[in-house]
Amino acid sequence: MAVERTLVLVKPDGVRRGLIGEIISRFERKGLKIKALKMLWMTREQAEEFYKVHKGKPFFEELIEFITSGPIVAMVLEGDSAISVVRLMIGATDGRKAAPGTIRGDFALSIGENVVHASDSPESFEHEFRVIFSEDEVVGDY
Ligand code: IDP
Ligand code: MG
Repeated sequence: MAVERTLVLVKPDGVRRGLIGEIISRFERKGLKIKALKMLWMTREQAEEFYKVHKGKPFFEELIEFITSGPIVAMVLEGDSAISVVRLMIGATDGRKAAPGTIRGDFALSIGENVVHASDSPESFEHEFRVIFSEDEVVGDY
């Protein structure tokens, strides 16, 4: 078993639409363990650092404006193969193409406002975690 951690955000559209509980509930039911959880409003600096792999892409500015447009909920989830499992559960980036049954497939109709974020690799997780959390926000084993 490969226990992994992944970082998930409920994006501002998900928070505005009252989907926090629905989204957390899906991960809980799947059997993933919540190791850290908080609500925050990203600063522009934080957002640009969080999404720095996308700097220079045509949608970068739109993405930064969107992710800082309201509060978000950030969490660290842990479990066997958590990174790929959670990516499967959120679905394709474009909500119009995401499979029904996935979070984006069920709740998004846009490529930009697509309700959730999840790490795509252990390296991405490490980077994203450092931008949003500190070690003391992660709970011990339970
Ligand atoms: P991912 O969130 O599925 O990993 P990425 O390609 O890493 O998708 O893109 C990061 C985020 O940037 C997306 O979730 C989406 O919010 C936004 N984004 C990606 N492509 C576009 C686009 O073509 N137009 C507007 N926003 C985009
Ligand atoms: Mg990505």
